[in-house]
Amino acid sequence: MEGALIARDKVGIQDFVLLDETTETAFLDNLKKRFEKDLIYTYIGTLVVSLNPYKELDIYNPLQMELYMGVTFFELPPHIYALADNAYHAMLAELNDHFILISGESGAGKTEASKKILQYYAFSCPSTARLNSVRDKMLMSNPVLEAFGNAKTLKNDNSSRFGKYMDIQFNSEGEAVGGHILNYLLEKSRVVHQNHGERNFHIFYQLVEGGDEALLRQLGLEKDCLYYNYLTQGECAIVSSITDKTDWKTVKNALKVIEVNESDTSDLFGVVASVLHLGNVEFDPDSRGHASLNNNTELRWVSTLLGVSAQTLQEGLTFRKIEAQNDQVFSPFTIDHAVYVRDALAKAIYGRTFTWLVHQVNESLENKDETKMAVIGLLDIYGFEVFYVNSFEQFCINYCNEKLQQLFIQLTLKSEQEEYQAEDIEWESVQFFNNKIICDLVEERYRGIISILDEECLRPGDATDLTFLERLEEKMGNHPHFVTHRLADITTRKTLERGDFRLLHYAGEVTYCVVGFLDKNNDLLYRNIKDLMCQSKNAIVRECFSTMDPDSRRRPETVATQFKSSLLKLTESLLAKHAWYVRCLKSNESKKPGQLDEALVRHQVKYLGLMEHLRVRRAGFAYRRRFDVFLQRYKPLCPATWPHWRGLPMDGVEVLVQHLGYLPYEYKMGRTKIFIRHPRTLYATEDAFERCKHELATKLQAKYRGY
Ligand code: AD9
Ligand code: MG
Repeated sequence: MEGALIARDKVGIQDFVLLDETTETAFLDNLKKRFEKDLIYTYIGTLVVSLNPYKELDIYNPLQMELYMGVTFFELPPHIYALADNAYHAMLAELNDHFILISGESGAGKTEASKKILQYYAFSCPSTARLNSVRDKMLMSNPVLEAFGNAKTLKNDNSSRFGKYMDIQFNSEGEAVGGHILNYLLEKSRVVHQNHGERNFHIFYQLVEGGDEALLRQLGLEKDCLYYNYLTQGECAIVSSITDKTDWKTVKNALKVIEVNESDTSDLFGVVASVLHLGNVEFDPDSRGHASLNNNTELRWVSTLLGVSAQTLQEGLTFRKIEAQNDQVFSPFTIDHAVYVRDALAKAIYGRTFTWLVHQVNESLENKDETKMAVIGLLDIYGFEVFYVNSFEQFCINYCNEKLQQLFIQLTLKSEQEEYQAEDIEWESVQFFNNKIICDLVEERYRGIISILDEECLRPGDATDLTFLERLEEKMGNHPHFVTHRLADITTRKTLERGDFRLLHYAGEVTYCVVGFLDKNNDLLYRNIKDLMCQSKNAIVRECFSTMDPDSRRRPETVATQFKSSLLKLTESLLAKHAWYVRCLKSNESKKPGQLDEALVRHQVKYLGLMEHLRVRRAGFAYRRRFDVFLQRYKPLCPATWPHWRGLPMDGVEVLVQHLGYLPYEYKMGRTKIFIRHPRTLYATEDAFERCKHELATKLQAKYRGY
């Protein structure tokens, strides 16, 4: 163990804590050296830094998994399995909840990392024949949710377009007995619009490419993606790196494993197909310029698949019925308005079906025998992203990443240093950029961007995206992280259009175009369309629309506010758990195998706060335990403390560590806790404890045999 720990050869250093100097250059050199040898993982203490290799590495096979089972962090080369295994054993030993925070920008490898961790647990945790099915369901929930919630973007061919937090529930035997998924804000706008070079959600292409003839006939679909308006805007329906046909088979099989029955499966594909047909419903102007339908075939397919009246659907798409006292007024739509209503319906059906699917997965993963002891949570959310044009979706995604960075800061840099102070441990403060200022800018009550957006959404009359921008300019004033055309200085103004605002995020600056902010935040669907969907003969659609609007009189919360509340709840629940970190880095922008763009990696190392984390780790203490907890566990190791220590726990700990031969440099006594500088000290103590336990047990057995 000691040997591996100080290994310092051609492959660089396995733990940045052991670097000779803590400069960015030394950090990058080490990363580079390792990356050249396909060593993509490096530790900072117990944090795993992962650098996306963009190629398959032979380090995820069962042999490797077996190797990492039950070993401490530094015995083997760094691996994400080591982190998974240590989190698991810590959970079992401490009987408390843990979570693994996987972060990094879009395409850095978060989803892959979370899948590897899940596979590791599926392989390494003990299981019974009955629990094997829980394991399979957990694994198989992935292809289903990815098919419906991931898509090709310019950053990543399999980009997560929803946030996912999954609890894996364990019993006291360490068996995985169930799971639960929370999903966050799906990027619904993708259903009706994709930028150039991007695709819609995978499932659409999988169905069209992979579905057999009989199924496609039943759904009225052509076997040609290019036939569908919703699939062709990005002009890249078919991509060589994506295997839609094979993925279709996997998804169909996975749906069975997660117990979606035949009738629901058929309704599910009915929803997917109805969205494709809706996209092909087009409108022509009638003699007065109002929208009228020009293709009744597509509309009929939508009505058949959703099991709703074709005529009522047609009415809902072309005019609005307003109830006025005892009268009804019909207000016909312009073509733009009709397209807007059609798209809103497509987004609503798809978005709600996605949530239904997550419920379905949860039902099948539900722990039925209630022996849950603790959980390990896996957080895999859409990464920070910057495109040529950034809209409401990027605003939400990047805000979410700010929150996760804030959580990381709170849990590591801030609380760690505050604890040293509270415990009177001598400490030289490490400076870091605290992004709380940006979180506040976005989310503060009454004053943040979300509040101002909500105000504009609720303001009757002439509120538009541009008036929203004006309000922002009025209220944000000279905020150091907010820039608009009006407020920008002469050098930055050139690149800012009139309808843009720019945020200086922790990970870089992003220019947002305000067009669509109000609509997307309101996410309204006309009442008559909703009512129609409640009558749908498609059970999924009926359920989604009738159960999700319990109180239709109240105005629903806006999208951004709902998102903000769900992130707040998530943060609260995570703060109550023990955290483990995987920081994913993107090696290059063009997804090239084995290539490392130094400037790109350096930028990520900077904004992720890895250098600061390293400095705190190096100067600080890897482990800390309350005196009483430490004493209780290790007291058998010292005759003076075993079986009872009569004095203060702090004094008992001092006697105990003196007996164990801790050197003054290796530990510090705080006010309530002992701080241990390096994990190896604790591991050695833990090893001694295991041996001692074994000896005690043998002695006891011998004693009883003697009777
Ligand atoms: V996003 O925020 O959802 O857009 P992620 O999730 O961070 O993003 P993802 O895990 O999907 O990125 O990884 C992107 C691609 O990088 C994958 O499709 C793989 O082709 C590649 N990748 C990532 N990690 C690994 C790895 N450990 N080994 C090999 C990898 N390839
Ligand atoms: Mg992802």
